[in-house]
Amino acid sequence: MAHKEPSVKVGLGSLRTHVASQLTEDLVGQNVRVAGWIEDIRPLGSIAFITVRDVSGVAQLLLRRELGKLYDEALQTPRQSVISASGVVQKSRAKAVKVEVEVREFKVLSYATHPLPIDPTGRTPSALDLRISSRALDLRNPTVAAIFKIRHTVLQSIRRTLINEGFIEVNTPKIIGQAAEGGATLFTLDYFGRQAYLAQSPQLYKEQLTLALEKVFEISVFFRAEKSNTRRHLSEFISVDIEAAYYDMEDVMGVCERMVANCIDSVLEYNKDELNTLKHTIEKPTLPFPRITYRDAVRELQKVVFKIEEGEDLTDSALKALGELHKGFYFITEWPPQLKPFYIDTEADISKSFDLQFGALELASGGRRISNRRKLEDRMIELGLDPSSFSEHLKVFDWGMPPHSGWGFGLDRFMMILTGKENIREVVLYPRDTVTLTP
Ligand code: AMO
Repeated sequence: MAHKEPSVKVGLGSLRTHVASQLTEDLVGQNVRVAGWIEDIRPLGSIAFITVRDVSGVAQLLLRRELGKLYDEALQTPRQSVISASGVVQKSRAKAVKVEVEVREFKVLSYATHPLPIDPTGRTPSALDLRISSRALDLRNPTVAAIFKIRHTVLQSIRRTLINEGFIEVNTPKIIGQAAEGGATLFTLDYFGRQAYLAQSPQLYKEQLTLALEKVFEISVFFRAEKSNTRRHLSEFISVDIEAAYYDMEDVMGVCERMVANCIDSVLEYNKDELNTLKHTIEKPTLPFPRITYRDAVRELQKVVFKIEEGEDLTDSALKALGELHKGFYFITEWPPQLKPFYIDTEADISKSFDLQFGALELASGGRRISNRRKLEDRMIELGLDPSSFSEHLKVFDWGMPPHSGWGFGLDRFMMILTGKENIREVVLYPRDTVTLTP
């Protein structure tokens, strides 16, 4: 589950036999070869210590002056250069490591050219923009790598939960001819002389797929031309989407909360070191998550003298105030239909939809869909949309469309919670926003 080297590869590969985390006391007396980047060099007269880091942790090298030229060369190697060293494992007197490698052979595989744009040890902090512009180097900082190791666990846990729940993983197009989520946040592109768009979500496709595959999920990048420069919006983000035939709103909410809880269990089990590195704690949530209706949310806000009328959308400041009242995960249900997209079903003038919140942060939204073509067309017209421009989608509803429900879940936002980061850019390797297009 967590990122791990498969096994000790003694004798294999000429550049390393062990990664740093594999250097344990049972190797004392054995010859090993390690490789990684130099984090620190501490000359102490007749001996020197070099700290070599790799993705798994740190190895301490002990070098003796008797090594002669090799000793001098090793000490002059610029920090962050990549080296390979072999020697014998021995017990260490240092507190931070149990064993060290007494070096016999040392070679530089690649020199780092100084000055480097950032200090990846984090001792000299850099602004986020500068760190992202040097992301590959930034990832040598264990507190940054920790985020992406947790992300790796989360992706695996999501897949495992959804597969166990009987969902089939699918891939839908990202270059599309028809918008699903409203035109304001669409990126357009020239597609061999025709106008095309970058997909904002897999909404229409995932609904169509329930016709035969019944329960599908997709974990993929989607695009939104979000003009708002906030700490939780990106132009390119990862969405986890599900759609399930014969499921109602409550059924898919259950899948959502089990997925969230399983992810947290996995991170707590496999990423203890990373959470420690990040100095972040996460709590196991209790299931089911609280559910509050939109109407109750409005009333709660009015009680704390927040100016809002029923029927109005929950703005950023409304959600902030609501987040003060509800700290953990909770669902907001029963939204007024006018606040939800055309594909959401309604019953007695209330939409069968929900948002999953963590405090003030919206993590997911979904609901039961309209599965009847006439009803869907009427709803489109009500919202000022032209059904004829959705003909490709609507025709599917004449082929026997099962009732279905689903949701879309923002993976990057979830990662903010799991790692305690307030800016979404921290948890995405190469974020894309209104200003950032490189690296
Ligand atoms: P929605 O538009 O609410 O719903 O998106 C679903 C979730 O995706 C995340 N998200 C974003 N994350 C980062 N940057 C963005 N610009 C961004 N936009 C959205 C949020 C959000 O809750 N088709 C529906 C889902 C469904 O009904 O199945 C949809 O796209 O966490």
